[in-house]
Amino acid sequence: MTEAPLTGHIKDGETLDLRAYEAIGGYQALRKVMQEMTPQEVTALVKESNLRGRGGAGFSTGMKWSFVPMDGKGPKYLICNADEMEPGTFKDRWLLEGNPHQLIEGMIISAYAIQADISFVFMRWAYKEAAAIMRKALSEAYAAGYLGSNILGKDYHLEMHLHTGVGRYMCGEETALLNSLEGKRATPRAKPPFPQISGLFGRPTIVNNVETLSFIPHIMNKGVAWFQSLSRTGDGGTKIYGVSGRVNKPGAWELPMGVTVRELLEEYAGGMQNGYGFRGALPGGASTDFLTTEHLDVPMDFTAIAAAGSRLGTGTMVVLDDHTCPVGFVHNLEHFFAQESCGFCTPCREGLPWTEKILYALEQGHGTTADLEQLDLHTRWLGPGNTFCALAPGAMEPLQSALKYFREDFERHVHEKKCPYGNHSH
Ligand code: L3W
Repeated sequence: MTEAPLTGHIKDGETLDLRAYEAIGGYQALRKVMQEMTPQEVTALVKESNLRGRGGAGFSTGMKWSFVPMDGKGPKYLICNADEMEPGTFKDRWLLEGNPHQLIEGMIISAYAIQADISFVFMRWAYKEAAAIMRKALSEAYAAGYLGSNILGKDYHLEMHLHTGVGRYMCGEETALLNSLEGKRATPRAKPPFPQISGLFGRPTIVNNVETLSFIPHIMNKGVAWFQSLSRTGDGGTKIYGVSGRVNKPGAWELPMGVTVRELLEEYAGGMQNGYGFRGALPGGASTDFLTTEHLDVPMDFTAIAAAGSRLGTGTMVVLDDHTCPVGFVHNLEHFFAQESCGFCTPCREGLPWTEKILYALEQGHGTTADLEQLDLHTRWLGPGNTFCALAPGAMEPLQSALKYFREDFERHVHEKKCPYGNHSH
């Protein structure tokens, strides 16, 4: 049986309240940290564990924290990015609804490490149930003395607030999130300066994902060697993986970091549904490159998936089957990205709707060979370095890899003047 520290105690459809969380050792890590550890020691331990951000980018968590100035001057902030809106991604919701105190404890320890005064859970607008659960958990944590003044008798004070977003994908980009939290339009900011130096209201700020922060109490309790032993590869820990599409058992599972694409598909998701074949998958939400049958034995960790030409992203895989038109599939995604562009920078604002229109024309049988060239050009114009944030480059990942692996399907749309799958995307 695989060890599943983040989700092992969550029963389907139930929430661990404060008493249940304490009964399984909850808040012991906070007690230990407050009694025995300096903020610098907490950061050093997290850095040593090699915990990498679970929101999509995989940046070293301890390194990120180590950039925060520790000069004792003025307010600092810790923010949990719970704005889960990446298509196909439903992992953070499991943690938010199932074990909110694990996240709160992780946030208090993380806030202590950077000596933050105020923390926010920035939650996706549509996560109504998770928001109600989090509100209740926060009031329990305040009542128990885990939040507020003199936490567990220590001269440390922390406030924590729940902030629900406005239902825009853009708010998950960390600097757009900061603008939104300040009451401004959710457009991204230039980096550098990174938020660790100048974030919320111009003050040092850390933004971490739900899954990342939920790991912190476990690392404090059980240490670095334990964390690394959970993983099959150099990227430590477990990972919440997911599979959606025409598989027998779509779902999410907490597994050792580095399980292969094949294991996920066949053992956990129960294989493809009867009559459907596997053509490819986006390994980590919509803004990653396709993997195909040649990649089935690739371990799902940050390093190996990058070597296979994609990104681990959120680790929640979206499967393309052999009855679904790849052009229509990508059109659907580009429709989402075009709609969610904040419109702040020109390549993204203009390029994404143009991309979507071309894909729509192809699906309707009106596409030309010149359109395929335009799509190729867009993957470069909207690629890394040409836009203000990662939204448009992310949107180009499924498109560029579909053009590479499923080129014949695109060409058939042009030559046959219709969708060969009989699909009609809208
Ligand atoms: C200091 C440097 N800090 C990077 C920090 C940075 C941030 C973190 C990651 O996009 C991806 C995106 C989506 N000095 C630093 C530094 N940092 N360099 O590290 O930064 P970065 O720029 O690598 O990525 P990002 O812009 O934060 C995140 C992809 O995730 N994605 C989307 C996920 C969506 C969800 C959701 O809906 N919940 O998770 C999926 O793959 O496309 O590429 O903190 O400050 N030199």
